[in-house]
Amino acid sequence: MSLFEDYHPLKGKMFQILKPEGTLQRNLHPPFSDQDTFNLYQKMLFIRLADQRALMLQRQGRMGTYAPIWGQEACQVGSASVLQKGDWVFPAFRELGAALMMGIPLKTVFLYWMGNEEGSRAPEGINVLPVSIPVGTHPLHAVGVGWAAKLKGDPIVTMAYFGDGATSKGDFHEAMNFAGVFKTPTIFFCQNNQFAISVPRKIQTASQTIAQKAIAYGMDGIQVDGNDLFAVFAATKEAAEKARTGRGSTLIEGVTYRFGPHTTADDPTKYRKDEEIETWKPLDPMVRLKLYLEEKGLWNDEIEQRLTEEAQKEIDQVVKDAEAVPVPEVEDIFKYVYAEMTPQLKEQMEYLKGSL
Ligand SMILES: Cc1ncc(C[n+]2csc(CCOP(=O)(O)OP(=O)(O)O)c2C)c(N)n1
Repeated sequence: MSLFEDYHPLKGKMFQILKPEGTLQRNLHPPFSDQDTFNLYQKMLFIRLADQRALMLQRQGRMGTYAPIWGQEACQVGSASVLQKGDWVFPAFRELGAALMMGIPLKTVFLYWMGNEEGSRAPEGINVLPVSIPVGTHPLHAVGVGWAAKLKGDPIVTMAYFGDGATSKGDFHEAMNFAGVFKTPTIFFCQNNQFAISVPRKIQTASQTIAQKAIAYGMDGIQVDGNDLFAVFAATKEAAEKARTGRGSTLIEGVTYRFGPHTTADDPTKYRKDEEIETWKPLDPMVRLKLYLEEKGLWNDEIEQRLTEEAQKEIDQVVKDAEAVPVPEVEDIFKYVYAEMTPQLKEQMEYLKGSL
């Protein structure tokens, strides 16, 4: 039986390999070697530190705004590490981890949140689309690119990342329907982090799970423990193999939790209690992986300290480099929407320039 049959959404089971205590589910094994586990944990550590730094930079007035990934590292590292050169990623706005895994430089991510347009430019050959602030619009783009690749006979995967909130958008359903009918090589990766800003998952949809929405569109769906790197990787790998061999799309629901605010403009104390956060803390994707590695003698405090220091140094340099890039001109915000600026845009530009 395939993983998708085993964990068919109507069976009501969530796929998990690594338990929160850092031990494996009976009869299940990590989908990669110990060395890979070590390397991916190191990536997650770097991502968490870079995420914390971004938050600090914003609080110091050195970054415009920021959407923290804190808690969602396994979802992004586990899924993006399945992808290969030539595959495409369509991110929402919280995908620091996926972006770095795909080879987007941290400096580029920081420039984006510093309000510099250069932050939307992926290096040549890295197929990661710019951040999509409009919620849920980009799964359609993933399906379109996937369909084009299919017509051309390219065995690639297109991966769209989005949140539970995005599944309420019409665009999501159009994308799922098209992908189901045309069997596009698309992975719909929903990071169900329990909230869409202040709206909790339970009133986002009356469906029991997000994964089960796949059934209506005639594609496979699976709910995975999004805080389990192994399960996320294994499910995404199977979805990617399916996509590359013309067997269509998959909806993966990664069950996770956003530990931080929605963005730096949000105050989560207005809509959730500290006790709720405390119940999720033991489920942290990094805690269980660290326990697992420690148990195998592959990780200890000394390694953690050394790699943390190395990562912090690297991040220090990235901050320096990003801050050395000249701040864009105010006019840049207005110049590129139309060949010629409309009177309204001109008026807005003059207003903004006058108020600086
Ligand atoms: C089309 C659209 N509607 C509303 C918003 C405002 N908005 C920004 S993020 C967000 C919630 C998104 O929640 P979810 O899709 O679950 O992703 P998460 O933020 O949890 O990662 C909303 C409503 C927007 N950016 N775009």
